[in-house]
Amino acid sequence: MAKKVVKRSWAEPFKIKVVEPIKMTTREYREKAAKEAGYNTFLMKSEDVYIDLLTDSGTNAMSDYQWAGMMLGDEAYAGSRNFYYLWDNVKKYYGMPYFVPTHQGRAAEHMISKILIKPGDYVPGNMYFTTTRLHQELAGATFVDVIIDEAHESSNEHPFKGNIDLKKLEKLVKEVGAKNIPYISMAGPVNMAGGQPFSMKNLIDVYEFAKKHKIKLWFDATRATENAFFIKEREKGYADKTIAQILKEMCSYFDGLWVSAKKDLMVNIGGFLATKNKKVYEEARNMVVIYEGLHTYGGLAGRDMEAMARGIEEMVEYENIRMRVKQVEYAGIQLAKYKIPFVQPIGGHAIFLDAKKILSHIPQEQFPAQTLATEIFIDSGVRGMERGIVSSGRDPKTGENRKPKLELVRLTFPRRVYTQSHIDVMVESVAEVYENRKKVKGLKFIYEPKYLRFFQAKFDRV
Ligand code: PLI
Repeated sequence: MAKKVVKRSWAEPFKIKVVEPIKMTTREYREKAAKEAGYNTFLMKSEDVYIDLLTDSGTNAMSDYQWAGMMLGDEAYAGSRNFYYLWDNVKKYYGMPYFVPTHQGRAAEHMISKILIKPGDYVPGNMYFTTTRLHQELAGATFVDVIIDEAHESSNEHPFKGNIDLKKLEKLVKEVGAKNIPYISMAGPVNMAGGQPFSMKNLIDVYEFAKKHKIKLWFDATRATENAFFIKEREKGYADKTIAQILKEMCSYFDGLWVSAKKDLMVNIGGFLATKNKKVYEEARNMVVIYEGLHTYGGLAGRDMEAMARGIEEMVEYENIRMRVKQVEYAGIQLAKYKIPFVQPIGGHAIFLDAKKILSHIPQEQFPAQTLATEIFIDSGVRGMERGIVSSGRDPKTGENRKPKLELVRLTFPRRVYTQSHIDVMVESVAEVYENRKKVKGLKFIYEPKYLRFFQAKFDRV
């Protein structure tokens, strides 16, 4: 074979067949739009956004294979063919025999929290996720963060910042007793920590711990293929395994899992709960008819389930997941050239700008991350999301603001949607805002809803 003499680039493993026009507006227009939206990127109109990096949830481009499957939707009320095909793929790729579809991930979180938690329980997890923790709290549990300390430090380069600290788990069991811990809630990668994975070694240690104490272990497998990709890249012994093999091994240590299909599965809507436990399955199958619809559609159309089933087959393709993670990495490498602080190592689904460092003159009570997201939107029409004190909400017992160490703006990459030039435009905008950061002023609440306040809160400039 010829010796490699030049750097060889990777490229997207697809070509573009359908395009959706996007609109560039003026700075004055965006200033007005931001004010009208109460300086909350969730309240902005999508039409006013140029490059939408709010979320990778449901914003993915489906493949022609998925779209073709949509035409094969069996829209029967009961027993749709697409349901059985999806179930087969859940068994095949996640290794879970029992399965209940739901319209989104949070519907599955709702069910599993209600089924497993009794009031007064404690649920340890590797950092909170907004909807996950809320459902655990609404079911009567107290969430306890047992992620390793490194995860709370934005510049720490630990390769597996999603790992659980076994000593923290041990301490909790000693304090409250294993019988008051219905399950350990483990996500991978960890969204709020910056898209950081756990290692297989850590998962096995947690599994052994849970087995010893007879505590169940449940998996938020929403972006599990990204976690599998990082294990393949970073953990000894996995380089030659396929993404499908690593995913299957990861899942084998859990009692069950829930998934927001709007991420890994590259669809626009959908979720599910899957488990090895027949009793939990039977309860979920019964509960889904109250909240979602019959257990063979769970709030979804037959065509949605077909797109999900086909999405599972695509999500484990190496080229596909490599492109996804490497696109985020490309963005990080460009931002680093301007010395802009963001969470290290670069995560699987997003860049998380460190707003505490970037707007260090703005106190956390004046929402530096919310402010930074607003400034980026006003500069270029690029939309990101606050992941700091606003997202963290108030402690349900004290009513005080929870003050997370991480005060971040997430720039999230929808799968197969944007090109390298879109990323370059985003990077230049962030760099411009960074240059002018000292002039930026903070925000104050003018409306604060009770639950998941980041979605609907309104702000004004200080
Ligand atoms: O948005 P849902 O209800 O389909 O899924 C909730 C959910 C559960 N777990 C994790 C790790 C998520 O990231 C998640 C939703 N995430 C959103 C909407 C996001 O923008 O990250």
